[in-house]
Amino acid sequence: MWQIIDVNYNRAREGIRVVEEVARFILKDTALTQEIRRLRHSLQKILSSFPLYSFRNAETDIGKNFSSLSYAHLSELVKANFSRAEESLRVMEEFSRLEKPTLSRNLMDLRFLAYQLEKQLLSCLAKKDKLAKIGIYLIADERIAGKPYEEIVGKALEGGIRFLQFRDKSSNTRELWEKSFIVRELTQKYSAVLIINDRVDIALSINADGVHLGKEDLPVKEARKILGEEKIIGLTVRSRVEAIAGIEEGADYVSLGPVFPTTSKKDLPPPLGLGVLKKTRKKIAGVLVAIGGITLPFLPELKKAGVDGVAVISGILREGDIRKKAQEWVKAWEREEEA
Ligand code: TZP
Ligand code: MG
Repeated sequence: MWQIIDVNYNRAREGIRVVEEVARFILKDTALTQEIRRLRHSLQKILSSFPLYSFRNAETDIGKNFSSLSYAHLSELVKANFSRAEESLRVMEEFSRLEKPTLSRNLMDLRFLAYQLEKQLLSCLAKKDKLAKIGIYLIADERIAGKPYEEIVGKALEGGIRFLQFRDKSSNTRELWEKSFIVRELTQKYSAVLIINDRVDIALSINADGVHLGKEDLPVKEARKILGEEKIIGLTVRSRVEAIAGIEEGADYVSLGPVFPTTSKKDLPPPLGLGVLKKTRKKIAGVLVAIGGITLPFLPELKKAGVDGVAVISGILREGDIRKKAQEWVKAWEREEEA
């Protein structure tokens, strides 16, 4: 029995180490890294009083030469390593129950902790993948576009937009919910990320990927309580200081602007220019989006300023053929990314 426990202890520890490194170096998530480390240390602690190494015989272990799989995506690697840890915990739990029931119960608790951490880590990875699509971030507002929302959204998606905010300041709640539901269906067909402007309730109800908040909406912390960690929360900010505070509060991205003059939104402060973006980039590790009066020729400079994405309304929606414009913007951004 102790040889089985020794082999499975090593396997569990290795699996946990791998996922811990993903949380630490890829997600850079301090809280999650600490939770995973706590799992590893607890396992070490509950087995520390047993002299497992004296039962070890790696040379004659027939499992030594079993081949390893390779993974197409990081999430598969995470799943495989959590499974390795969870299965090993289960094996140790079953065998130790024969002689050491308390040890067995402790191992079971750790297995359930591993299931919970797996879910958290996978949803953080999924969110990171979604945020990586930000590039050209279209704000679909039918009033500003002067065209119906289905047409705007449909054409934008055909043109290659993969990160889209649905903004509608005039519909009542029921209308907004119905429209958002249709936008969700359209965006899903293209695996595009959908963010709902202002409304946490609508975002949750239609299973959007997240919400975009401003000063008049729910505070980020309150929205996070409702939405949980897996949804994206974006925040409008008007300065470097606000951007830093927004990320600290838990926003996944901040939209900083207006960078240039715009007529799409009333009562805006004076344009910030590119300098603030550069300074903010140096101060925040989170996702930084430029917004306000952005036109196609500014993309190279914005990219140089270090932004992760640009949020646009008029540049795509008020320039004629939406599909063609969207395509132009997406291609131009891709060129900048390759440069
Ligand atoms: N917030 C700051 S500027 C702005 C919003 C919603 C409008 C951006 O629209 P446009 O037409 O791209 O300037
Ligand atoms: Mg708002």
